[in-house]
Amino acid sequence: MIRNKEAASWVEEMTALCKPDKVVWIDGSEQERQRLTEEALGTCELLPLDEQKLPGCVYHRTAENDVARTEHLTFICCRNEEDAGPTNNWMDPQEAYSKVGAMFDGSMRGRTMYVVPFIMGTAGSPFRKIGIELTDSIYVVLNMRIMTRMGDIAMNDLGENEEFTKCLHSKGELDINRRYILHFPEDNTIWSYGSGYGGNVLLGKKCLSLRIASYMGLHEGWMAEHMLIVGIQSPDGEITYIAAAFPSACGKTNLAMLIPPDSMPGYKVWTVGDDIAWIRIGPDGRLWAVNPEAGFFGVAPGTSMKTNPNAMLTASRNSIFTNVLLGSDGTVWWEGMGVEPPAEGIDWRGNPWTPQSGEKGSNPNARFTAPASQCPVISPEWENPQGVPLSAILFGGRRAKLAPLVYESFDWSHGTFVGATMASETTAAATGAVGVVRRDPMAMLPFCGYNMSKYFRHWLDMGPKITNPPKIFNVNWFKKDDDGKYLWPGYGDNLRALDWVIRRCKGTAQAQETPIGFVPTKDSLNLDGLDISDDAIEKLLEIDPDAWVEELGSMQKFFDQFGYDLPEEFMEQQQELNKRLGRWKR
Ligand code: OXD
Ligand code: MN
Repeated sequence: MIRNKEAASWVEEMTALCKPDKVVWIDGSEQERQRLTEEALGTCELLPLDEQKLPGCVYHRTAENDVARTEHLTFICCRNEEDAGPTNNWMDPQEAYSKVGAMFDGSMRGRTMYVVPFIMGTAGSPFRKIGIELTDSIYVVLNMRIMTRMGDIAMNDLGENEEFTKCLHSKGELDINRRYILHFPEDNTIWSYGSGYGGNVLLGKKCLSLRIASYMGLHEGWMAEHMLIVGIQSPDGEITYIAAAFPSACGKTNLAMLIPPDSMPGYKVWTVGDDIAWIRIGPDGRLWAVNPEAGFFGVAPGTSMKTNPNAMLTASRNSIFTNVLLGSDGTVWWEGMGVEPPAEGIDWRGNPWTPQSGEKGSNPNARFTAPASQCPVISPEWENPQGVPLSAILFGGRRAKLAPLVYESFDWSHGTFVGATMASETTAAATGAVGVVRRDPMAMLPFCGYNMSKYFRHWLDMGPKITNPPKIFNVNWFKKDDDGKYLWPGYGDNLRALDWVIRRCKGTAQAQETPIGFVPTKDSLNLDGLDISDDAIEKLLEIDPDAWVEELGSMQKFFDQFGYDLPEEFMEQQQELNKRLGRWKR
């Protein structure tokens, strides 16, 4: 018996549209997981892995044309085009419903429609949101089982008259010319057609928890951000919580699970989340952050026992591997895994592969889906319905030049400007050219569900309401020397920058005031036990005023598209930065 009448009638209506042979309500039980896994193994939607080496794990390969988020096929469908803004694709809602409705019509004939109720956040939390995803993919159901709290727990949590996000997904024909990821923020609805790639089809993740939730946050006074959340325990036992926004595939998962270097004894890192933060002002005037997800959908290539042992251990059981190399011995392998590849296997395209074949075994955006509860350093607070209090927010991206290792903004408004002017080299997480610098404000460019100028306004307006705001910093692990070599070792040593951040929050670390913000003095960073030259540190902390003046031009170009909607404060920030650069000693 379904208590929520709207849910019952919507499922009926969508069933009539999609015309599945069968409708199955998902309860979230272990027996159900086993049954669905068996069924998907039977049809080869999933492939088995060695049960001894990878207990509870399965393998999946997506269509070759369907391995990353397709931003050009992702739309915000609100009534007025201006409300989507210049950085989103827009489609009129009526047109979208009718065009893609025609694709959904009969799309599940011969298939089963699974009804997946799910919670983003924890059951009973005042801050959680509930969605129901209808899908014709067992792969989606099993991924949603890891990434969200789903099944009966969600249905029981959904109030009789409560709103929920209506999420409809069909694989369709997996034809890139018939693929649409549509968001209807005004109707709390998501439609995804023609894809099987996680970011396009696990609708609780990017679609609900960022695009729809950012719109909800605007109207309800909170923020949905593309941020990891981490707790750093200092040698004195105190834990400082930090949220950090980096674009896709720039190391959020690695930072969230960092292992301190041996030369920093007494530090410990606690993972709260690796991708999404829902942030609210608490009664104490601080910002409190919740990770709405229950699992990690991490990039596999480059993940190893050296770069991220905690991720490797998290994904060692009960996980789903997508588009990695399938070894003939029933194991998985990917480039940068740090171990010898199997002698033979099947690559992500489904072709026979050997280490000699000269092809990549895994797709650069191959993924693991793993339960967060299995992370060896999961924070005891990770399911706290109130979240954790933030002392600092970090922005960052991949910049071979320009941005120093770390710097602190002057205040909330300046920090918002620093976030809004973020730029990063593109990665394989979205289709398109890789390695091109693109501006990506707050790492939200592909995920803001409404006009970004209003999003900037929302950030600025939050400032005065936060009586005890976190400090805002920018970090860049990816600065290179003139020979194109990374100047900073990264990974565990990134803790040295976080340590400076924490000491800045406590008022105990030195800094030099520069035109862009406060930059560490050379001896304020803890570099004990790190083999790095003075010259490299100098380059990492260097501010090149001419390069920043050039950067101002590029910021301006990006901001121009918002016209008069751009907050005035940003014009002032640009002018002030320009003036400070002019005065800066050379
Ligand atoms: C992700 C992404 O999958 O940002 O987290 O693409
Ligand atoms: Mn992400």
